[in-house]
Amino acid sequence: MKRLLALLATCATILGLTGLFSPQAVAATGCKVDYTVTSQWHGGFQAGVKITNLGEPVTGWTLKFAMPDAGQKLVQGWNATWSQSGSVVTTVGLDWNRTLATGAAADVGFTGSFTGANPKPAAFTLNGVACTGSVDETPPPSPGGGTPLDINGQVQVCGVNLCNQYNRPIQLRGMSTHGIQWFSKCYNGASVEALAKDWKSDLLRVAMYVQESGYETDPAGFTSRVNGLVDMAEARGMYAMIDFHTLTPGDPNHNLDRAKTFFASVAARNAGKKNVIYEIANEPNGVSWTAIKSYAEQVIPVIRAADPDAVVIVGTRGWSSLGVSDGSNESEVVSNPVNATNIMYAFHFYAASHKDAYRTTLSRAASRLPLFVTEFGTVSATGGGAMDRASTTAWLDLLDRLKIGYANWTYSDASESSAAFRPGTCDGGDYSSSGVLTESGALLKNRISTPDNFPTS
Ligand code: IDC
Repeated sequence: MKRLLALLATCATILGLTGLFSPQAVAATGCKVDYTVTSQWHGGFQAGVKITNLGEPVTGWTLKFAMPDAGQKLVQGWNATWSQSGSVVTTVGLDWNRTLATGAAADVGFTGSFTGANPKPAAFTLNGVACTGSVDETPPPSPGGGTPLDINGQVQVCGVNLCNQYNRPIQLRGMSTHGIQWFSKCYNGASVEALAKDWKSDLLRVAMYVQESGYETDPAGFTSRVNGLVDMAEARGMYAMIDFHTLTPGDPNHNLDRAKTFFASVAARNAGKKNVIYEIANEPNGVSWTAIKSYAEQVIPVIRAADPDAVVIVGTRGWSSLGVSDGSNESEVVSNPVNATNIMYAFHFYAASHKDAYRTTLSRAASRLPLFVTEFGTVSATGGGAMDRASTTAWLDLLDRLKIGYANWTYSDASESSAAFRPGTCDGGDYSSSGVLTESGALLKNRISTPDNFPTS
């Protein structure tokens, strides 16, 4: 009997190592569940449940587990349909996360109450099969063998695309910080590491507000915080987009002198780096395209003088809508482009507010102008309200098809539905477990973490 078990173990090892099954699944035992209590308070708790399918692909799933203590009760769950009968909790996947390929995972979570102890449930089943699997956390080798920055190197604009060092079009997908003046607690080694490793993000956009207690209150301090984040992204193989986050007032010329001072400094300091992209005006509003163009043609030479080969992104009229939010469209830019090379134009949208008319403009403009979605939300333009999954999916599918890069607002724990993390997440050190994500964060993490397949020749 012992010899038979040893033989079986050897076979399993060989099968795992030779990769006949999914490379993620070392022990293909159906499923694996990571159950994490992300916070606990008097009588209550919040838990994240990450369900990894190690068996055949499924197009629907039901997870069951028993609460070990009679006093433990489900209060409210998310990212699935939740119910409890006696001690047994049943969780059913929703339309958007019920299909799980082999090795794929769904992130769900819930809040609960308890009276006595709060032991973790042990026995989980997925579609009736016990979850006893373990996942090899070693990421599969990426094509080219390295990080997004290793593979792509210095990027430049080619035609209407962003191209890598092999002169091939690429799409960079990532997240934007919230205002770093308010959410500095969210940007540290652990959170940037999670963005690079768990989210497999290509890009961190650093939103440095100019007003609203931002840059203008402490130019040296904010310049150094931005540089620190550039270094943290670089060390983890990500691009850093330096966003001069003008918003109110909407005329970027109001901040022209500040922009020249700031960009002269960050461009000189970061000229030797390959991971920096400059975004010179977040969202011009209440101002004409000619005024924005004039601002750009004064700021871009300051950057070029210090850092000649970096890509620069110019905001557009109507909150970077290519003018659509002001009743105009891309033609004002096409017929009167900024007089500079190696530049792109910003396009922003908030999926619950901006739909077909904006998508039509973007699709049309994409064949005429190099575009980068330097900011977008899954929610309304206020940054709040319900997430619009259908519109967000339509947008992201379109951007993927057009190879247009994007950064999502926000990689933060703000009390806004646009934030990727639940409120309070940044007060702890855990940015990785499923329970810390909001609905928007779960969707974005799913989209961003799929393989990039960057071309290498
Ligand atoms: C919002 C923040 C919110 C802040 C407000 C004003 O989410 O906490 O109070 O700015 O500073 C944008 C802007 C971005 C907005 C975001 C959501 O670029 O600064 O953030 N938004 O309203 N354009 C469209 C939406």
